[in-house]
Amino acid sequence: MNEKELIRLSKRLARHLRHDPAALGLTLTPDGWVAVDALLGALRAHGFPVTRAELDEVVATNTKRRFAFDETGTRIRANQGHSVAVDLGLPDATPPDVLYHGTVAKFLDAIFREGLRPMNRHAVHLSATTDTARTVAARRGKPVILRIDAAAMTAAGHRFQVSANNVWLTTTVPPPYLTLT
Ligand code: HQG
Repeated sequence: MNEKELIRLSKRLARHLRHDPAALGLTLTPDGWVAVDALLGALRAHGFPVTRAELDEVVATNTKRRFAFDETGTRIRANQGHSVAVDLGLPDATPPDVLYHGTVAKFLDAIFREGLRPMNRHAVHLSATTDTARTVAARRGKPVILRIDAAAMTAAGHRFQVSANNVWLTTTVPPPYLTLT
């Protein structure tokens, strides 16, 4: 597939594996998996035929490693970013002392008032590098990068998980742990 086709399939997979499996008549397991055969069959039935080789290519080449097969290769899930109810079963992990979140200026008042909240997703998404935070923010406009005192949050009992594609996840980041970079 060319770059454009890969992105198109990645976006379609993200939509169905994170947000709207029902649109394809699919149901995810409680931990977010769907059988590859069922997915390919549903995509075909909805006028978007995809081969197993094409699916393999997207999973392998996706810049953010958004999707993963299980160890048998018969099931697939999104590594993070869900809005449907899933429990990925990720163990708690100790984050680096500092994490970053990329956003835009118009959200800052609300963020410093109520903290970072998951909004439509299950968790707040944080990154270990400012580069990644900048890329995330650039989706919305001119990036504003927030620094999160993850060491202090950990000391205060906040829990973190890290997704298979290295996104740090937590439930909320209260205002005292946030500073502008
Ligand atoms: C903001 C993409 C007002 C928050 C990216 C963000 C990421 C608040 C937006 C992943 C707020 C939520 C997630 C508050 C947070 N008041 N606004 N209290 N708290 N916000 O898309 O982090 O390409 O749900 O700053 O790369 O932007 O899909 O989160 O701007 O990893 O794989 O509310 O999505 O990955 O937006 O992005 P999102 P995000 P994919």
